[in-house]
Amino acid sequence: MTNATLRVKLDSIRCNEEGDMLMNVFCHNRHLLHLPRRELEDGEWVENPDKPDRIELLKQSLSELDGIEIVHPRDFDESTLLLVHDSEYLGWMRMRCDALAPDKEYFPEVFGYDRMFDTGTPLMKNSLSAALDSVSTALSALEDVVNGNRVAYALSRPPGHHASKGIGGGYCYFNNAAIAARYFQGTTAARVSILDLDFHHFNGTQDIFYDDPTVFCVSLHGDPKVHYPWISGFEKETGEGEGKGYTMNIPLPTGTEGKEYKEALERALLAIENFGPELLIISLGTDTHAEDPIGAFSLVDEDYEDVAMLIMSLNLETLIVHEGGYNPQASARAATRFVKGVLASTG
Ligand code: SP5
Ligand code: ZN
Repeated sequence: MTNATLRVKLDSIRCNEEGDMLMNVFCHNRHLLHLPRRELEDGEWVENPDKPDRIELLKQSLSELDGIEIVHPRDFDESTLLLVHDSEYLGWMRMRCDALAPDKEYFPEVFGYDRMFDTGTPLMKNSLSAALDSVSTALSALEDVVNGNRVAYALSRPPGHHASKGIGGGYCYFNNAAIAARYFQGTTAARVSILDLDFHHFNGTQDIFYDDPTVFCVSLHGDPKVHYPWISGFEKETGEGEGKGYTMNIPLPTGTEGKEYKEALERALLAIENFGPELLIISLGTDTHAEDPIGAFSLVDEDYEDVAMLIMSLNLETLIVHEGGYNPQASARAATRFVKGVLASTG
């Protein structure tokens, strides 16, 4: 990078009088209305882990940091969903949601028969609007980056990375990160990279961009031989057709700790640097934390600060979109350390 380009990059970082970096965090109050109650796991009904506290505690903790502003997103039109999802999926969802009584949840009863691929992602009367709010959160944060702030963080809930064009699952209805990538591209073929750090493989994101050489998708995740979603995330999955070589999967063993995780991350970052994207989207799941009840890695609080600093060293415009993380306290600590790492990287 030449000095002139570097200067432009540095100028685009918003700072206070002391030169500390400032960053906007987008959060929609209406995520509180998204209240999935249960999921069917191994034949048993259990409490659904996608609770409002996942985001509320995180927002609370981030709001106490110097340099962070919590911003209410603007509403985006339903048509933005069609940048990624097919109209049949939307129509199906509207039909299902409208037909439900306010206190009822709909789950598919047969695997692969309906448009939710698991039994953890209930449809409720307000699911379509709640999931659209989550997309609006991601797109508002994207606008913030496009308008000149180098980094913005979308506290999107419900999450998105398991949702594909015409099917949802894994607590995800619409793919927030994928829609942001397409919205950024508009009618151009601008290069975007999506780096997914959620514990689970980003099967939806991968599927959406599998044959597309303009969006380089990389994921670090728990080995799918053992962990959800089981069907994808193996190293040999690298894209198809024109997209061959533009998907990268780094499955890691159960119990992976910070050191091995960061080594794998450096491999991913090198590949992203070689691709040279105009925008980097981080799908940030904090279910990689040792205290997460669903994920099975062993990252500790300080690892998240290192991870953020490694990412920031790429010097790219960066949109962070929240995904999983099911121990609200541990998740809030992880995300707060991550943001501290972002704020500490002014260069
Ligand atoms: C966005 C996201 O993180 N979705 C994750 C969906 C995972 N749902 C099913 C998990 C089933 C694994 N069961 C592990 C039990 C450990 N006690
Ligand atoms: Zn996850």
